[in-house]
Amino acid sequence: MMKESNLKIFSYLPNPRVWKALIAAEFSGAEIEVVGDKPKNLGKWLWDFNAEELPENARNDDSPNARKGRRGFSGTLFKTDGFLKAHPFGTVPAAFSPDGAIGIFESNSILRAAARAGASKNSLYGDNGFQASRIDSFLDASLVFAREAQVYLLSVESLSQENYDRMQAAYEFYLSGIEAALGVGKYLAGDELTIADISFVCDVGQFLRERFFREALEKQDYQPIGGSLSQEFPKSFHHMIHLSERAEFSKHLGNYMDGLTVN
Ligand SMILES: N[C@@H](CCC(=O)N[C@@H](CS)C(=O)NCC(=O)O)C(=O)O
Repeated sequence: MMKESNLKIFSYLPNPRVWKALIAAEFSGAEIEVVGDKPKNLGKWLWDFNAEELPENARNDDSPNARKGRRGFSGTLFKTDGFLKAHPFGTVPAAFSPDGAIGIFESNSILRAAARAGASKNSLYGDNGFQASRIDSFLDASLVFAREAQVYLLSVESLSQENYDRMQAAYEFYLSGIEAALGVGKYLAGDELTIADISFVCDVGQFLRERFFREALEKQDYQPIGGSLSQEFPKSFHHMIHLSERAEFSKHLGNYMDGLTVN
């Protein structure tokens, strides 16, 4: 018999933002049901708690569920009113409580939910309110970085100087903080692994996909920003590599980090 899930996630797949929750679930014991499809296919899906691929004749701009993609998706998406009630920003990954009554959006919040759910005793989200708040501080810093990285990667083939400079500044700011934190504790928020470390690995890992656009960057007279990560921020680099090799991480990351060490 399938175990009852603690959380349901709808998204394009694979998605490092979904891996955050799946990695946390490896430690917390949460059961997570993931539903979705390749990024290019998500326009064929009905975005809903009961998400499903729509038949071709149901995919037209006159559908009451037809909405214009707003961030990362161009063209029409099919989002139900129920989906938008649960997910007012209309983004994926989109998580739901098992009965679909509560929508949880923002991958760091879905990550928190995965850490809280599940039967295993763990310190993923700290052992008291102050520790949890410190972990939140890292998650907030990570989101600010990840948002900048999202804008950068979405326009990596035709970057403005402002866009590039903003990314460079966000990278320098975030990684300097991470490097400083790792000079104090074994993990970001202290001596235990927490969801701050999970978010860090997934967000920086996603940003470092810029290496696949080296040619496009060089054509525009730019260099990959994270190309010297291992020299500039050695503690951060080693922390990321070390964690991504742990079984709970590598099970989901697969070969996503391949090529990082050759930069
Ligand atoms: N900061 C958010 C980012 C989520 C996001 O921006 N998702 C985009 C795809 S990358 C989306 O769902 N866009 C929907 C649309 O274009 O309407 C998170 O971490 O979950």
